[in-house]
Amino acid sequence: MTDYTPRPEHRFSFGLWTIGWQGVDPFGVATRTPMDPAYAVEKLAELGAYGVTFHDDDLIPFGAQDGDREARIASFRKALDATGLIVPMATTNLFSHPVFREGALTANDRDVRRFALRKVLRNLDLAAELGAKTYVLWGGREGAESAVAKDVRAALDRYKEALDILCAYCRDQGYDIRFALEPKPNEPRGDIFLPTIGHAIAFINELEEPDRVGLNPEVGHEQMAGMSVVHGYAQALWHKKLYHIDLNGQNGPRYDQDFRFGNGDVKSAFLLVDLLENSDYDGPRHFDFKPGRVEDESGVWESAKACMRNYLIFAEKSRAFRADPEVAEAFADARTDELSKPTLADGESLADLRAEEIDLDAAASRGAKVERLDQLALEHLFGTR
Ligand code: DIG
Ligand code: MN
Ligand code: MN
Repeated sequence: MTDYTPRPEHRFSFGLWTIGWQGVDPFGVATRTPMDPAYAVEKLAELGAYGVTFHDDDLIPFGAQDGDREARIASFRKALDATGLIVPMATTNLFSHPVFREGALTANDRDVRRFALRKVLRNLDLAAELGAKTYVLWGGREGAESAVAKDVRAALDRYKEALDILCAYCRDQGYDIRFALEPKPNEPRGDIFLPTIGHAIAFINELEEPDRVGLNPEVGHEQMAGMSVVHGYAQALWHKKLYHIDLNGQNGPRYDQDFRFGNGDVKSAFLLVDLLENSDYDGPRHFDFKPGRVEDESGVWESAKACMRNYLIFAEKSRAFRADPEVAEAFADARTDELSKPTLADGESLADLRAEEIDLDAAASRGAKVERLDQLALEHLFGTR
């Protein structure tokens, strides 16, 4: 029996807002009491995590006075120092306070946009102080319920302006920080800007410093949009834009379920770990999930443990899958390696290409032979191999 005990070298990290989620939803009040950030750090360290992430408001209540702010930061730092947990990522809450009701960085109201920028800059300074290397921007309120209420072209101008300002600030400050945009198609807004990985990549290419901006794709958000999260992550890797990840679970296009990782679409979760473990992504394995509202605190830690355990189980199954000689044979039969061979040979001219004839009947009759390959993947997932 393999040891699925999480250890710091596995680089598992959690947001304070995940284990600290009190269960408030649109139809009910909190079912759990607030969780002190220092306590959360201690518990995560006990479970074998290596990092903790936060929104400004998770650590310092919105509107806290400076003295209270400093005391809370000091308590958080003390817990980090005592446990060895690090802060790989930080982000800003630009979605809870009513001031952001109509948007933050893309609000029609310019005063709100200027306040949102100030709020990001302040937490960016704290993130740098705490050694974070990634700063996430999830535009939960950047969107609209009516296509007439917002000129998307102007909204993207403001989004670009904000990112360009933030990148320039990091440059001027000498912060070793990269930004990671987190796409989501909707919820809480009717439609959110930069709804998928593709939209975000296209937007990043328009920025002044595109290299400092990448992606923090969340499993469930791509699946809410009906996308393949494995394909989305693979494209982010292809663009060298997978700067951070939000792992969780989702059962297809519906409200954002934020299940613990491994719950929901199990096959995609397994194949996503197979992709990550066979890629050059060397960042945190970060979980952005919500422990079930129905749980008490014991359920919070059970689900946090399960996120990491599921990742380790999938990673072990991926290793077995990749080492299975029958799988190698099935990959060869499916000619997947041929896709890595350039379509045109070195030095071959288009005239050469156009002079060639295809045996259409032979090519058209060749089967793809992927059923056996996919079934072998499933059998490794099922544990029957
Ligand atoms: C929700 O999926 C968002 C917020 O929790 C946060 O801003 C971001 C960080 O991972 N994910
Ligand atoms: Mn989510
Ligand atoms: Mn997220």
